Parts: sequence; C-alpha cells; structure tokens
Amino acid sequence: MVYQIYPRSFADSDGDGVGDLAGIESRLDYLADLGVDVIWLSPIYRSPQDDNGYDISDYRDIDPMFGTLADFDRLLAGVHDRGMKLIMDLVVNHTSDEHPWFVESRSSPDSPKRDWYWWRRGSGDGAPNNWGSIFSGSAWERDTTTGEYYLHLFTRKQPDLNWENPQVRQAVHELMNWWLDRGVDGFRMDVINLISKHAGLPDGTVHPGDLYGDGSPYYANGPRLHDFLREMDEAVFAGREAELLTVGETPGVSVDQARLLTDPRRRELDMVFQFEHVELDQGSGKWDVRPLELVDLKGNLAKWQYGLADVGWNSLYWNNHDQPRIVSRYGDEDFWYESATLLATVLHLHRGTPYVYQGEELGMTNYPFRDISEFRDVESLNHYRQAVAEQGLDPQSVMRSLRAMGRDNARTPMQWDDSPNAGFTTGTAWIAVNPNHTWINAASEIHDPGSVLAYYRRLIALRHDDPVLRDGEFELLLPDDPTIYAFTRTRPGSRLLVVANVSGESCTLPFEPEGDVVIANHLGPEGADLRPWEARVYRQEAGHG
Ligand code: TEU
Repeated sequence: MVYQIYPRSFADSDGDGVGDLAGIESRLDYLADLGVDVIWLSPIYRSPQDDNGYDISDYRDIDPMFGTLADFDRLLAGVHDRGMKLIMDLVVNHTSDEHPWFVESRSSPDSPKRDWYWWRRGSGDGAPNNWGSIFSGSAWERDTTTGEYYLHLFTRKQPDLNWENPQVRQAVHELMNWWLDRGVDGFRMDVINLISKHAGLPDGTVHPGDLYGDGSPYYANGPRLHDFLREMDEAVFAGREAELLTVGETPGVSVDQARLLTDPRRRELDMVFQFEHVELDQGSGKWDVRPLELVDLKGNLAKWQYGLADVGWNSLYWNNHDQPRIVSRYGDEDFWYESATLLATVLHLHRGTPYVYQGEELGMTNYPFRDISEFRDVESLNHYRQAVAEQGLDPQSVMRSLRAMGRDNARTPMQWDDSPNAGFTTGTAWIAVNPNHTWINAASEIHDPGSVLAYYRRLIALRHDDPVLRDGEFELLLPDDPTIYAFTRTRPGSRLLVVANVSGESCTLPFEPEGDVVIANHLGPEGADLRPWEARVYRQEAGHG
C-alpha cells in the first residue's frame, strides 16, 4: 500500500503555515500504524512554487519551505527504521523557467543548452502551432530575449524539456542516480508519457467550445517513449540490488499501452496511473461535470483488471493531489461513513497496488468553496480567468465546476484534530482548513473502532495477510446492475466475494451470499438485503457459488 503525502498540506512543524519535512517525520508512527508500505512524497525540491513544486529549479536540493537535505536524510532514516520505503516525485517532462538549464537556454539562440527545450519561431504573428496549455491559454510563450517561443504544456513557468537531446536524458539519469544513491526507494514519474513529442509539432484539432487545438495526439505516448524508458532503466535501475518501485503518471494511456509500459520483461515501469475511471463524471472536459453511472465505473475498472491480468500490473486509486475527494465525488456525504468505507472496500479488493492519498483514510471531503478568492491552485485560477474574462461564461456556473473538480479540494490541510487549524499548523495555514475538521479528524478516529480510519487499517491488514487479494483472479458479477457492485477474487482453494450497494436506498442481491464475512461496514444481518452504501466481503471455498 502506497500512501501519498502532499508535503505542503500534511504537517507544519515551524508555524509558517506550510507543511514541512520535520512535520512529516513527527507523523511517521501514524503512517506505520496504518500499515503503510511505501510513502510517495509530492515534490519537495527547490522550486518557485508556481505549480506547488511541480516546477523545479534545483533537482538536488530541498525547498527551504520544506527544510534541508539534512532534514530529508533524517526523514528517510525514520521511514526505513519503521520498515517503510519512500519514493520521490520525479518531474522531468518540464523544469521551472528559473532552473539554470532554462536560464541558460533562454539567453541566446547559440546557447549550448538552446536545444534542451522546445524553441520555435512564431508563425505569422502568432505561436508556432495552435496547441493549448493543459492549464489554459496557449502552450507557447514568446520570449522577449530572442523573440522566439518556447513550449510549455503546463504553466508558462514550466517549460518542456526536449528529450530528443541525449544530453537532457543523461542529465535526468544523473539526478535520478543521485537520489537513489542517497537511499530513496524509487520514483513516481510525473506525466512521463508526455516526454516524447512528434517531430514537426503539428496543429491539433480545435474541439467545439475550445479556444486552442488539442495537441495531445502529438505529445502523449509519443514515438520514442518506450525507447526513453528502456534507456532510463539501463542507465539508472539495471544492476541496482535494492528493491525499487517505479510508477508512471500517464494521462490518456490505453490498456494496450499500459501493457507495454508495465510488462516486466520490457523493463520500463512497474505500474502506471491511468485516468479513465476518474473521468467518467466528466463530459467534454474536466470542467463539464456530470453524474457518475455505476455501470460505467464497474465496466471501466473491470476492463483494466482483465486487460492487465496476464501481463503488467494495475495501480488502484480514487484520490491524489489533483482529484476532488472521493466521498464527495463518487460517494455520498449524507452516508459519509458508509460511502467512504464502501469505496475503500471496492477499490482495495481489486487486483493491483492500492494508493491512499493523505486524509482519504479519515474520510476527508471536498471543501465548501464560496468564491474564487479561496482557491490557490494555478489550474483553477487560470481556468476561471479564461472562462469568465475571455469566453464570457457565467461566473456562477464556472464556480460550480471548480467546486466539484478543483484540485484544491485535495489540498486543504490534513485534519489531525479538532483545534482551530486542525492540528496542521500553529500559524496561518496557506489554504483554508475544512470546517468539518471538528468532527472528521485523526485524533477522534484513532481510538474509535467504528471510524473510517479503523476500517482502512483493517482493510490494509487484510491485503497484507491474504494471498488471494494479492494475485487472485478478478471476475465482475452483475455488470449491468445500476447499484450493486459485486465481484470475486479467486485462486486455487480460496475465493473472496465482494458485494456492495452503491446507493442511498436499500436493495436486494439476486443471490444469497454464502461464506464468512471477513470485513463489512455495517453490523447485523448478512443475507441478501443490503442497506444503503453497505459493503461486505465473504470468504468462500473456491468453487462455491
Ligand atoms: O498532473 C498531470 C495531469 O495531466 C493532470 O493530473 C493535471 O494535473 C490535471 O488533472 C489537469 O486537469 C501532474 C501533476 O500531478 C500535477 O499536480 C501537475 O500540476 C502537473 O503534472 C504538471 O507537473
């Protein structure tokens, strides 16, 4: 089980309102008690923080906001002492525009590092092509030093590195080796499937309602991605004895591409994050919010289970620092405990490596944003500006989308206790604390056997103990049922049956479940009737109906 920490929002040790490494260190026992195997840290490198650290200006240093390299070494030792591992976020599709590589590259067309980034002359009086940035506006910025444009798929302070240049790849391998030599246990690789761009950078289709072209067919899963990853394996991972973990963040990846990326024989990545199951409540794009159909969700996750059954490996997640909170999204705050624990049960009983994002184990919810001034995230702020000022959309309807999908829902401070700043900081938090920390918090849940936290602890222990959860074959039952989520996991001699009612109304299973209940989120009768948001897991003899 991998636990993701967003350091800026986890625990603040020095009262400056921003989380830090010493704060994380002080909470390691909490993580060990939960059953965490691996901690993934969102970026802590030196950064101007335009995109909260996903814009790195020095890959070999810690941002002073988070601490020092000495603090990092102490944290890593504390993690290892408790039998856990730690992986770093590796953000190498782009750097900060304040990274010395880019500062040098920007200085002149003759710079030895000019070709480390994507520089192009404008076409006519506009950008070199019509691509839009993932964070609104054009993906190109004109630089006044030379009048040429550079490519930035994310903000203008995140210029894309040119992986076609072998010196760039070598520089990345060197910094990865530097961290592995320091003792880290692997990497979560940010948008790693965007590193190979199609030559010529052709214009993308402009979809209805959009201001810019969609360049993703020309920058996602590009022609040299697999070569680049295999070369990275040779230069970084091959020959190391330690057990290391790699997980690639790969928006837009298909099952077939994921099979190639995670087939152990190909030596590319251990697993990838796919995005399909967190886009099922979106229409034409991220801000076009629609209700989720359970049939779509089950069908989608089952497709991934079957698709990676014989080759490769799944990562299982509902949440991360970019996604709204799952209880508020696919669950129901009116059935807060039941829906948080149901969603946990269903996810963790699938085959793959489960990820828990900080606060998910407490049942943390979305924040009740009132107006745009409460947002901090550059994606949300840019979108609001473009949608309202440039496209003339109704501010209230833009706010509705931001409230549902905005990334800051995941970034409000970790709720440790019911004190005014939720025990996160003694100062003023950099982003609002969710008012529901008075009743959703670690201190109140930790000793309560009926809490969401206690349930996560039991679920994680079950995964550790039971081999059928690790490698049992997955089979989806009742694929067309609009409210029942049911499936089995089977290996020779043992089977688990999962049944769950994904709705606020009671319902009845079309069969009588048999076997012993190993985990459930309701007490009481165990027959075919399921109460609202009830989830149960049964252990059966394999071959049992
Ligand atoms: O995210 C990349 C990505 O494609 C999306 O998850 C994106 O953040 C968002 O959902 C767009 O609507 C990664 C990081 O996880 C994210 O925090 C960074 O902002 C981004 O890369 C740039 O480094």
